[in-house]
Amino acid sequence: MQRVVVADGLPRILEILEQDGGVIVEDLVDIQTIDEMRDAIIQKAESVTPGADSDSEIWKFFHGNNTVRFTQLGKLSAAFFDILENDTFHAVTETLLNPVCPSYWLNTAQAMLIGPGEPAQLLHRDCSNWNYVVRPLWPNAPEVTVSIILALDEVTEALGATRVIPGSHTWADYAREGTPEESVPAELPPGGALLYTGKVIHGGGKNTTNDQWRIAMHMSFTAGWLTPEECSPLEYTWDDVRDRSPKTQRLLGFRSYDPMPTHPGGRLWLRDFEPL
Ligand SMILES: O=C(O)CCC(=O)C(=O)O
Ligand SMILES: [Fe+2]
Repeated sequence: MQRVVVADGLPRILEILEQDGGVIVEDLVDIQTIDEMRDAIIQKAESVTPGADSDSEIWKFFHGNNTVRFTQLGKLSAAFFDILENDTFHAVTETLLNPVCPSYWLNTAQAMLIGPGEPAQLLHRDCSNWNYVVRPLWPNAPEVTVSIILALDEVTEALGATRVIPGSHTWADYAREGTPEESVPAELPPGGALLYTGKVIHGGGKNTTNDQWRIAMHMSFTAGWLTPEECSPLEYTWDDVRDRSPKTQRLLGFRSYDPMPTHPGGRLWLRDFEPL
């Protein structure tokens, strides 16, 4: 994977994303914010059982039996709200999603802690959540989601760094799944992130250690007219976000979606016909 620092600038990040579908930004989030988020996530993780609480074999397989995942990160630490508004991630997301929507919202933000011995996750594209849009239009489908995997501690290949198949976002055949041999690990320093489009094939790596966890989180945005993975407005209360910025309120579902901001009036996500 190609690597940049924030100071390399948006055009360079976008250029690599266009080529590879993913890019490593080594200093996406400052270390103090990372330390706060990591401590809060590790504390919470102690009370979370690894694996998916689900009857679905597919979902359990995708989640991993020795992987700890949980959402509602803003309930754990105010550091989450800094990460949620990260300037570089938003600059990229605005560029990629604005052709299909005037505003986007949080898809999900979740802890993804891969435990010792966990096999590699199934390779996949995050945009497959919205296959009804993507598949018929592939390979010219619009972007519908943009994600980061953010390292809260050092992430090495041995710990299960995310595997990516660079260039798979432009493959002609949507059904081509890719192989582990085609993938490369996105190793990250703390505060570094793999920033990737929903179209690129990737998956959590195998944790080959005996006793160490991969401490990372995922965060992604999706078009304002799509249903996200995480039901943020049911997880957070108005009291949780009342004093937050309008941007954070919108990202978490506490603002209406206007599909036609240049001709205001076409508002969605209303209460009693009034915008939130
Ligand atoms: O844990 C990882 O590195 C990737 C996880 C992922 O891609 C997903 O669950 O969609
Ligand atoms: Fe994914």
